Amino acid sequence: MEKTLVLLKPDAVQRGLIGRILNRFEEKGLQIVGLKLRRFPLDVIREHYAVHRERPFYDNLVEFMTSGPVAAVCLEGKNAIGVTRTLMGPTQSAEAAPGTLRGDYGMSFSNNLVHGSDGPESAEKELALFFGEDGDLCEWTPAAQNWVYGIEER
Ligand code: IDP
Ligand code: MG
Repeated sequence: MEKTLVLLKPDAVQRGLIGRILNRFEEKGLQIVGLKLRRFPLDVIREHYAVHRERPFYDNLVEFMTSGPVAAVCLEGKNAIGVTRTLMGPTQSAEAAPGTLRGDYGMSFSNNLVHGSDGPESAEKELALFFGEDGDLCEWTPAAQNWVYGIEER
């Protein structure tokens, strides 16, 4: 099983889409093991997007991400990182295919509703940043787990 960090960005929260977006992950079979609604501090957001520090959109991105509450979510599942990115769709929402979160709910490059870790290393780093080094997570076994995965996949 793999864990990934998802952020429901301020546009998703303000537009009342928390429930619908979480529902898509849950329906897919991804398990929620962390859930936190916060106005995250500026330094956390700056650190989270540090790889984009030199990009022209960085300041606007940080301003956007600190403009309101963000829901931090830890999802767990087989290939959770890749599966989550597929459900999200590409960065430019206007070009995202229907059926993806960004394709169904977004029009924007910047205000694209969700963040998802892009690999195992970033997932580990980002989960530590948003849920702490000790991982303020809830380990549990969903009752339907054995119906979501085949015998050899568990
Ligand atoms: P991702 O969220 O799909 O992984 P990244 O390239 O990692 O996309 O960029 C991080 C975030 O920065 C994007 O989700 C988006 O909010 C913002 N962003 C990326 N590229 C642009 C751009 O060209 N214009 C405006 N905002 C951008
Ligand atoms: Mg990214």
